[in-house]
Amino acid sequence: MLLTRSLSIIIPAYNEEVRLPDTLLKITNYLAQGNWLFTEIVVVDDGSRDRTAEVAESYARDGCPVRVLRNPGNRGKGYSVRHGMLEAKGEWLLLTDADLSTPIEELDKLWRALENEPAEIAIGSRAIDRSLIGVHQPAFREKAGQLFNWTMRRLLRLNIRDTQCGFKLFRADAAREVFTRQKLDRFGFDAEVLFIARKLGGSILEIPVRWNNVEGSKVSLLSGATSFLDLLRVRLNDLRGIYHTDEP
Ligand SMILES: Nc1nc2c(ncn2[C@@H]2O[C@H](COP(=O)(O)OP(=O)(O)O)[C@@H](O)[C@H]2O)c(=O)[nH]1
Ligand SMILES: [Mg+2]
Repeated sequence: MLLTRSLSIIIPAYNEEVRLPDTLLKITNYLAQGNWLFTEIVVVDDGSRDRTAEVAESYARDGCPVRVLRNPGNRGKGYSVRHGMLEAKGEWLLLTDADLSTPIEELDKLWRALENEPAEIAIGSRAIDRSLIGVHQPAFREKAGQLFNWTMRRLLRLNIRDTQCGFKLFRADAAREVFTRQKLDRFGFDAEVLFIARKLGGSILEIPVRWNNVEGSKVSLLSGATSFLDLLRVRLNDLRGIYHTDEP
């Protein structure tokens, strides 16, 4: 099917000089199929201590449609994604992790789902069809992820099976609505933006996607643990009326 719309791919990147080149090559090859009228890859450098920004800029000089945004320091994945989402120009906005754990081709599934259903957001899910997981995370990370999801469902009453897969597609207007209200800067932001989207009456499609763990995770044990506190923050913010649904 010939696509005629514009696409922004947002990549939050913290110390990703090693994993980014392969990712940018794969995305550029995918985009070369020419299905989109306008495309941009927005790399958000999150105060990396390595040459992440320079690596991304060298691809831009070589003709790859890359735009590099720099955070004022290491502010977190949530901050980075919000920064990229609010600066992106496309009508469709894809969030992907820098390691392409979900292959970029899976975007076709998300895009088709949103074209065919009156929904605003399509999120990749590892929980619906586990046979699509090639390389698993270490067992303790998988267990921690399941516990996070269990806690999320109880605290936020959000009926979603995997909020943490780093592969999500938004219609631009929905992205603006949720990311202007987002408060969390670290790893709990995924659950927060989906919570806000539902609160605003948005519809979220969960799409089973292929997924492979890639070496070089940037998530520490401590930051994983504090994500649980983030869930509590979302609940408290909501009780305090912080996610008001009229004006952001
Ligand atoms: N850990 C971490 N990742 C960040 C940060 N800011 C942006 N990121 C990006 O968020 C994504 C997290 O992916 P990854 O480390 O592969 O997580 P994992 O696969 O869940 O272990 C990557 O694209 C990171 O570069 C940050 O402050 N810390
Ligand atoms: Mg990863």
